Amino acid sequence: MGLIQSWRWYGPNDPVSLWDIRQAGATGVVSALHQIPHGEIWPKDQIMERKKLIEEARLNWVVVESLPIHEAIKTRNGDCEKYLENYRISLKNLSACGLKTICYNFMPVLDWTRTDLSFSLPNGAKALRLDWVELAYFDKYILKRENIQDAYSSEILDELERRRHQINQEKAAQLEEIICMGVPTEGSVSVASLRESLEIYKEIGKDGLRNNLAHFISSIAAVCEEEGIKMTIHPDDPPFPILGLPRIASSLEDLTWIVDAVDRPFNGVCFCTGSLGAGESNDLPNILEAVGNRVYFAHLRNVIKDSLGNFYESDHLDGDVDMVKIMKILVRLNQSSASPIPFRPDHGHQMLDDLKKTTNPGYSGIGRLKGLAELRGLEAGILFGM
Ligand code: DNO
Repeated sequence: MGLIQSWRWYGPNDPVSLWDIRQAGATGVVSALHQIPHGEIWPKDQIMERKKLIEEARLNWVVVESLPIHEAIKTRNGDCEKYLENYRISLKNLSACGLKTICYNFMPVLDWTRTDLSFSLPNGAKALRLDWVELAYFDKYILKRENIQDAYSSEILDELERRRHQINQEKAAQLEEIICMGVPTEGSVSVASLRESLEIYKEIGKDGLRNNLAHFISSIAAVCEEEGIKMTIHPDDPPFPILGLPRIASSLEDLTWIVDAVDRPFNGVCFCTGSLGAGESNDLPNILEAVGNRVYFAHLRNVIKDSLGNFYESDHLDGDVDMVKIMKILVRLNQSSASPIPFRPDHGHQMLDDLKKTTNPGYSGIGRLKGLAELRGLEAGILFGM
C-alpha cells in the first residue's frame, strides 16, 4: 500500500485546476471552503458541492485543510463555547459527507509567515523566504513593538541597523502586506488589530495557549470519536515565537505535549517537514519516529537555512531536511497504518511558464508537479527496494 499522493486545491477560483492536478499524477485532493468566514458553520450542501466537483474530475477529497480555529477559541474569550459548538457541527457535517481527516493549526493570529514571496534562485525560479532582519524591521519600524531586543540575536539587530536605510517605503509596504497576509483567499489582518492581538497573547503566554489548545481538543473529542474523525495539527511556521506571539507546536517537546495532553488516537499531527525543518534544533527523523503513530497527514517540502536562521524553500529533495530518511520512515508508518497516509508536495517553486502566471504564493502548478514527481519517485524507489 502506497501513500496517497495528494495536492492542495483552493477551490474553483484556484488558477491550478482539478485537471492540472490529475495531469500532475495526484489522486487525492486537499481542500477547504475558504469562502466561509472563520468560525462559521460549514453547511453540508456546500461541502457536498465541493466534493462533487472533485469527484467529477475522478479525484478524491482526502483531507480538509484547514477547518480554521476561530481566535475566540485560541484566546478562550467569552465567545469560545459558541465557536466550539460551531466547530463540532462543522465536524459532524464533514463526517456526514465522508470527510474524516482534518488539518488545523493553533498559530495565534497569523498563519505561515514569510518576508519574501519571490526570492530569486540562481536558476531563475522563485521561492518563498524568511529573512529575520526584515521581520525585525517590520516589528520595530512598522508594528513599532517596544523592547524587541530580547526577541532577536545581536547579529540580527546589528544587521537591522546596517540595512534599515536600504528598506524604502515601497519595500516596507510590501513587507507589511506579506507579513499580515494569512491564507490569501481568507484575507489579511491590519497592523492595528495585530497590535491588539499581541496584547491579548502577551497575557495568555505559552502555558495559557497550551491550555487553550488542550481545551479545544478535549471539547471536540466526543464528536471525533463518534464520527471516526482524525484531527491533525499543523506545526508552527516558522517554528519560533514571532512578533512576541507564543508558539506551541514547534518542536519535539511541543508535539509530544500535544499528543499526550489528550492521549487518544483521534488527536494527531500533520507532519510538515518545511515548517519543522526551519527550526535549528529540530531533528526531523527523530520527531517523526516519536509521534509517528499519530501522523495521519504529511506536508513534504525542504528548506535551506543560513547561520542567522534565515531560510528559503529549496527543492523538495535538496535541503536541510533529509527527505530520503523522512520518506523511509513514512513508508514504514504507512505499512502499519490502518488506512493509507496522504502526503502533499507542500509548496513548489515558481518556475517555467508559471513565472508568467499569478498563483497563490507557494502553490504554483509546475513547481509542485516537480516536487510531487520527485517525491513519488522516491517513495517508489523505497518500496521497490523493500
Ligand atoms: C501553508 C500551509 C498552511 C496550512 C495551515 C494549516 O502553505 O501549509 O497555511 O494550511 O497552517 O492549518
